[in-house]
Amino acid sequence: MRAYIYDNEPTDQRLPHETSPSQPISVEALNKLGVLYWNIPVEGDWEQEINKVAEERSYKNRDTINVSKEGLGDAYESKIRSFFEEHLHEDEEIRYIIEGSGFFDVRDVELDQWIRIAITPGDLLVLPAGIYHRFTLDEANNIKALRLFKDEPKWVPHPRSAETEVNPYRQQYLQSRGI
Ligand code: KMT
Ligand code: NI
Repeated sequence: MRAYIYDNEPTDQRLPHETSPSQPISVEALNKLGVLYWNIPVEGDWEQEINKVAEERSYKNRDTINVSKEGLGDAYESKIRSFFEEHLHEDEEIRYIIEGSGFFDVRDVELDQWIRIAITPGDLLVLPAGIYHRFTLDEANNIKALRLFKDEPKWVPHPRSAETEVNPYRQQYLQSRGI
C-alpha cells in the first residue's frame, strides 16, 4: 500500500495521478480519517489471519470479486464507471487484495482533497461508513479482492450530493473525526 495526494489532472483515471514531487500520506494520517490498514502477506496462511480479523471485528460474511473484463463481462464498463463516482456507504467497505492492483481514492475530511491509495496483494483496507471515496483499476486492468461484511452487504452507493451531506452516517462519520 502506498498513499499520496492525488494530482487532480483530468487524464485517464487508471494513471497513478501522483504529484511531482510526491506528497506521501502515512498510515497514521489514514487512521485519522478512520481508514484502517493491515498487511497480511498472500504467501502465508492469509485465510487464517483474515479469519482472526473477521472474528475480532465481527465480519460475518464475505465473497470474492474479480474486477476485470473477464470477471465482470457485460457489466464491465458500467461497473468501472460507477466505482469511480464519488460516493459513500452506510457501512464499512472492507477489501483484502488477493491478486492484481488498483486505486481507492478517499477524501481528506478537512481539505476535501483526494488521497490516492495504491493497493496490491496482501493489503487489507477498511473504509469507514460515511467517508467519500471511489475506486479504479490501474493500467493492468485486473484486481481480485475479498469483500468482507459485518452483516448483509449494504451495496448502495450514495453519490455525493446535498442529500449525502446530511445523511446520518455522514454526520456520524464527521463527528467521529471530531468535526
Ligand atoms: C467497490 O465497491 O468499489 C469495489 O468493490 C471495487 C473493487 S474491490 C477492490
Ligand atoms: Ni464504495
